Amino acid sequence: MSVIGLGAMGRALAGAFLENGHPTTVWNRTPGRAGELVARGAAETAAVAEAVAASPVAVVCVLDYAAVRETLDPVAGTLAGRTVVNLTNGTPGQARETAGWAAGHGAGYLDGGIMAVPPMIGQAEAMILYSGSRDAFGAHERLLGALGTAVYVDDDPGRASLYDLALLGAMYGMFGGFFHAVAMAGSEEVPASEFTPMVSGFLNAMIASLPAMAAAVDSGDHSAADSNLEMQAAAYVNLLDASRAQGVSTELVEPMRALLDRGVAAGHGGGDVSSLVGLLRTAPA
Ligand code: FVH
Repeated sequence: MSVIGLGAMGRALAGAFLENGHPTTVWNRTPGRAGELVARGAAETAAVAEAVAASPVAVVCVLDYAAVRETLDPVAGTLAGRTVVNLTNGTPGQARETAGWAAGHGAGYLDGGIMAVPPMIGQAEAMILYSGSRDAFGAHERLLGALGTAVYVDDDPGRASLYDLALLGAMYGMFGGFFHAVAMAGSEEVPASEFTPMVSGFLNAMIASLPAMAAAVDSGDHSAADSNLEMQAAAYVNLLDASRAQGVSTELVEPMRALLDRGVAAGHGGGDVSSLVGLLRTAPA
């Protein structure tokens, strides 16, 4: 196993391979980041070509896809018969393009989305999504299991990245809502740590409504609404007015008002807010 890129995530990945007894070779653009891994038994190479040559599988985890190609292009001629597992964050288009590039050089290719932070790597809670060559995943599933729970999603190499970015969107939406909530409470000197259990409890209760919303999105039937869209659009104005009155910026919450208003204008006011998903697939007028 070779790990290319020893940032916070690459070091965690290499550490998990070592922890599971896999002989591990590592390389990083800037030398000097492998010390602890070498102390645990990793072999460090000075050239990326040596790292690629050391193992049938190269896990690449660098900043972005430009860095992936900058690193691998010079050694493309040595990739034939090997498998590249690219865990760098990127777009579905970048994943598909890189898969085509790898195939052009005779290499197997898996693109991955790491749904975890470095301290979680190696634990079951660390979900890692893979898409691309089904054969490559089958051949290396056990090895990849050292990093966390390996989930193969599709043979389209872009699918893992699509899911990764969609899930990150959900995460940032939650973070944004949380930041706004603690800023509101903080405007009256309520400490964030005192208010946060209330936020967590409420969000957990609201998460229970997601499966029903998903069913409405899939069926296109948004008529079942205990809390209809028009009512929510009217109440949302209070959130914005109160934020301004408390001296809290509305930059995180303003976009939802525009979407709620678009939903009402489109005639969806009597139904469930899940109808807004359909509006996101159409450009605002
Ligand atoms: N850390 C996290 O929480 C997230 C979890 C989900 C997945 N992401 C993605 O993982 C990729 C790597 O992230 P990272 O946390 O390891 O990032 P850094 O600690 O900043 O290390 C960056 C590494 O990338 C190398 N690098 C940068 N540019 C180049 C280049 N042009 N050529 C070769 N390598 C390059 C950098 O090398 P150096 O600066 O030490 O020489 C580091 O090894 C990333 O896609 C996340 O979105 C992490």
